[in-house]
Amino acid sequence: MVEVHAISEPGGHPVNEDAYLCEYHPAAPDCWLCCVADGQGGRAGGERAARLACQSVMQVACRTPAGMLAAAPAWDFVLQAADQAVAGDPQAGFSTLLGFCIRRGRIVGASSGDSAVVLLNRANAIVLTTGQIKNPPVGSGSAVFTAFAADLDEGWRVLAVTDGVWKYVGWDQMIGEAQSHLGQAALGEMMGLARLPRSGELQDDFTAVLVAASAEPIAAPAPAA
Ligand SMILES: [Mn+2]
Repeated sequence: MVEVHAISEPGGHPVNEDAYLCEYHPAAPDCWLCCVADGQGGRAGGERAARLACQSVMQVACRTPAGMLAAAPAWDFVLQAADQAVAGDPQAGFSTLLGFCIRRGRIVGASSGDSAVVLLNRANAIVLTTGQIKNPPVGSGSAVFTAFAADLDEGWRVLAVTDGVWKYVGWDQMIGEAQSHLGQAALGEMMGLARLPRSGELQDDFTAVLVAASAEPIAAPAPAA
């Protein structure tokens, strides 16, 4: 069983230019699909770019067999399609974009920009997106995506965040909160740390998605008829 928690709020302006989607594959309920996008601020269309990018990722990923999404080249294809979709929309600007799936003890995905995916296993925490590049951005039609993949252990958690989280919470504190609090509480702690001390305001849009192995006990097998 997998549980998903998420929090997304605008920071410093009324419109949230971050976007995320997380859902299971329609043909494979054990395959969780997740994407996060951070629309480029300071220019028109950032919010639209991020939203379109996420919608495109889910549309294409849901049409791709779950078995194929277990291989990194599939994510390059899925994210390239999103880059093209955003580039083809005259009102959309630029965005970061990451997408991944979690299935059968493994995470596989790809990214462009400066949003991040962190894998917390029992023994360690690994930032999976360290190799990604920022330019050209998603929405240019020529973004370059960097793949990642890793095995999950029994107590795994995956944290996907925009730069409004890692920049203002800090990597160590962000990882510490994800290790010491469960579910939504971990995200709430992170948001508290990102807020300015006096005004309580966020300095950037803040989006964090936490996917985790559920603490729920495994259901007992149905009694034999
Ligand atoms: Mn941001």
